[in-house]
Formats: sequence, C-alpha cells, structure tokens
Amino acid sequence: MWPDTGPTDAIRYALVWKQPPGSLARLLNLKAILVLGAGVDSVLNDPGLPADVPVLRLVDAGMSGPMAEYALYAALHFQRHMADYFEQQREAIWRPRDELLAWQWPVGVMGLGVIGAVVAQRIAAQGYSVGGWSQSGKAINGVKVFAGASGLKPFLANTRVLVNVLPLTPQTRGILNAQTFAAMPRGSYVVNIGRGGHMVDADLIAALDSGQLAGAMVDVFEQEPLPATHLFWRHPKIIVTPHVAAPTIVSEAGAQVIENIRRLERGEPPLGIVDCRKGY
Ligand code: NDP
Ligand code: OXD
Repeated sequence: MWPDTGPTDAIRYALVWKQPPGSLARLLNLKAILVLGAGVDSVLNDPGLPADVPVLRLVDAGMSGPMAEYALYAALHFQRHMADYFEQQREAIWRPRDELLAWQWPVGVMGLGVIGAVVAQRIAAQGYSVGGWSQSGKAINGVKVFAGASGLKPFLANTRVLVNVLPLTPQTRGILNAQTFAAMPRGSYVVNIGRGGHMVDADLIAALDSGQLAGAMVDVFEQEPLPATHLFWRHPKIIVTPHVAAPTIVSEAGAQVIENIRRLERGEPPLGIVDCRKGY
C-alpha cells in the first residue's frame, strides 16, 4: 500500500484511485495501471503518467445500477415537486401543485456508455420519455438518441431533467454551462453524476437565480470534499451529495482487477482498455 510499497521497481501493476499527482512516475517497471473506478480523468491528467503503459478502468463493476437509482430518484424528486412539499410541510401549508405525468416529463442523459445506457433505459422503463446524447449516437432501445455537436441543441431543447454521465475529457470539460442551460426549456433541472469539471459552477448559480433552471442535484465537484465555504452547500435550489451516486463494490471491482491481471499474465487482451487519446 502506497507509500509503504517497498522497492518501486518491483511493482508491475498499480491499482490507483486519486493517486498523488506524479507518484506513478516512480514506478519504472509497470505492466499496467488499473484504475479503481470507471472515470480515468485523474490518471490521464497526471503529469507523471508513464507513456506506453496501458490504462485499464472498471467496466460497470456493479455501478450502473446505483447510478440509475440516483438519476431516477432525482427525476422523481423534481417531477413530483418533492422539494416544494418538504418546504410547505415546514410551514404546515396544504397546497397541491400541478402534477405532470412521467411521460410528459422528458429526461435527457448525456453520455450513453456502459453506465449512461443503463441509466437511460432504467428511467425509460419507469414511463419517462428519455433522450440520450453521445459522440457516436449508437442506438439504444426505448431511447431517442442524438449524436455529436449537431445533435446537442435538439437534444437539450427536449430535456426537462438533464442527467450528466459523461467522462471528463478536454472536449467535455465545462459542458454544463450557461449556453447548455439556455438551450433547455425554462424551469428545467440538472443532475450531475459525471465529474465536477463538467460544471461551470457560476453558470449553474446564475441559471438557478434567473429561473432558467428550477433545481439541481450535484454529486461530483471540482474539489472534493466540497469546501465548507462553497456556495452550493447553502443554495436553496441545489441538493449536494458527497460523490455517492455509485459506491465502488469491492467484490465486483476486485474480481475485475484479478481477471485483468490474470489476462495480462497469460498474454491475453485485458478488459476496459482506455483510449488515452480520446480520454475515456
Ligand atoms: P463510458 O466510457 O462507457 O461512456 C462514455 C460515454 O460518453 C459514451 O457514450 C461516449 O460516446 C460519451 N462521450 C464521451 N465524450 C463525448 C463527447 N465529447 N461528446 C458526446 N459524447 C461523449 O463511461 P461510463 O459509462 O463507464 O462512465 C461515465 C462516467 O461516469 C465516468 O467517466 C465517471 O466520470 C462517471 N462516474 C461517476 C460515478 C459517481 O459515483 N458519481 C460513478 C461511476 C462513474 P460514444 O458512445 O460515442 O463513445
Ligand atoms: C468512478 C467514480 O469513476 O466512482 O468510478 O466516480
């Protein structure tokens, strides 16, 4: 266990999560870097990342189910006006709100990979009208899919709850910004379970304060833990959770890591190879 690893030149497999930047550069005989998560941004952004060492990530490993639950909870919470009812209860106010049905409430999922595809399908299975957006626009049953830069605006125009499950790459950094929020119907909602770097924090606050957005549920932040002074903690329209949308399930993650090391030792192709040029 780092930092008590013994001689670093004996280490062939590095199992990492949020490693101290630069620490990988000391491991000179690495055969593979196994990331203990689905997102690999913190490894690919490490200035000490050795060239030519394959980076492997967790592929689902039990995370898609909890991610879908989180997104579904957010869709239900916003669609059924739960924040308003919690507030009204504090004042003993009996005031039914106009209720829209699930099929009248389009949910849009950004990122339709291993996790995003499950998120979109689970929400669609509950009767919501679901759109999805990805680079390639690969088809998903029951989901209206939009592709690439030209598909983004039409996708957003028909989204009441935007769920972000993109990987953080140079192309996706800051994608949850004022322009994106302005392209959604007024009074929409945003759920960020991708990475904090996707969100332009000041743009979210401005969109909530102007009424362009009606609420947000945010699980991931540029700096984690979220500093106590951060405005999100106290904003009445933001729900903050501490990067818990999907816990790492040790048994499933461990099994995938072991399988990959076995494959590499046998000279077979491992699972979850990251395309370092694409960044995911
Ligand atoms: P995948 O690599 O399987 O999927 C990524 C998806 O994003 C693909 O559909 C890909 O498109 C799409 N994409 C990537 N770049 C772009 C772009 N520039 N424009 C449009 N679409 C793009 O990732 P996973 O589904 O396994 O994980 C997604 C992310 O979820 C992780 O990177 C991580 O950040 C986050 N995560 C968060 C957790 C939490 O607890 N909050 C837990 C687990 C993951 P295409 O299909 O065309 O390649
Ligand atoms: C992941 C995460 O990427 O937990 O696996 O955020």
